[in-house]
Amino acid sequence: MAILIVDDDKTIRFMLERLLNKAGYEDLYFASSPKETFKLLGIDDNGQKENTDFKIDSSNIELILMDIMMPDIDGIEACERLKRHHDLSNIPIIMVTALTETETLEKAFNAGAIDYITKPVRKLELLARVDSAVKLNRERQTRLKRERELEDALKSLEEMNAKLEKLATIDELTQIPNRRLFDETLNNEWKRAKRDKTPLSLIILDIDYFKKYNDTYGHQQGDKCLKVISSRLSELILRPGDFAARYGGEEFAVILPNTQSDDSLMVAKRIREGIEGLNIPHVASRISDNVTISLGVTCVDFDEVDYQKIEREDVLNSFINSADKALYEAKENGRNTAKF
Ligand code: GH3
Ligand code: MG
Ligand code: MG
Ligand code: MG
Repeated sequence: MAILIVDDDKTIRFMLERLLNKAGYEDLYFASSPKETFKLLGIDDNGQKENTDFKIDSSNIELILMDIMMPDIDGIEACERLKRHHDLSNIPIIMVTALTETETLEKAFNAGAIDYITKPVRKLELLARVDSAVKLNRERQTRLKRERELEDALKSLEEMNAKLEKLATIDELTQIPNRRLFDETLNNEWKRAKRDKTPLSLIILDIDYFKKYNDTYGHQQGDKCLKVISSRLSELILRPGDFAARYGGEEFAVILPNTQSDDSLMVAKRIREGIEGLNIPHVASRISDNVTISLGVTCVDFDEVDYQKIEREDVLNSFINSADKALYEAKENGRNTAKF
């Protein structure tokens, strides 16, 4: 880390160099005017960043000693301009000056100087003020660095959490919501429907003769089939708020908030036809040349049934059971169909 000395008086620059070197400050830069200082730091006369190749790395400067009386631009004005610049505003500036009237000093402090050293410079005062400014600045830098590190760590922790969260709720094979997220979503929708007295529909669907599919095409092809069906299923769920998840091995579930039984049957039909329309060959199926699904549909209308009174926990379970039962009936009724 270096100290930048700005003074139009050569003998003062030399004297400061000698005293600071002796005190162990080896790394010094010099400028004889504010303009030269700006050039050295790579900014123009107005304190804006210039596109020139700057000569020194400003992040390496830990302190500037600034004369006040200089031709062209005085030290106070120079200080002001440096403080205006985003990359330079944090470099502490100490005024070195023979002008010690209150008014001048006030201006210097207002311009952003942290301290002043009176001319003629006394060694004791110089070193005491430089040492304390450098120490403060280093402590500040360390603190900032720690804060940045902490921020970075927090950010990667948040990213990791988001990943974990996703892993915990998204089915790895099909990349659609898993059973856990389904349970959570159904719970929430159930509560909401109950509160708003709106209908809630549920569809459970199951691939027909999937065991035979695996036996015929192999388990890997079976996995592929599950992926294709999942992504088609997600496409077939049109309304915002509708929700599809992988419920079990080759079973899927669809939650339709604010949906009456007639409408949910229509959605079920659309899903059934959409999956059949994928035309995935299934030579071993007893009912079709292609992969088909059976669907069980159920609906509860909180506007008609006073579920508020029934606070028993298994009300939601019997809702799911009735979709399961409907699915069983669809299977019994020849498959590739939806039952309510
Ligand atoms: P049904 O028409 O009555 O539903 O007959 P099914 O053969 O589909 O029914 P069953 O429940 O007997 O078989 C389900 C099959 O699904 C058995 C199982 O190996 C397969 N399966 C479940 N999960 C996966 C999976 O992740 N990948 C693959 N490839 N197969 C799976
Ligand atoms: Mg001067
Ligand atoms: Mg099954
Ligand atoms: Mg099946």
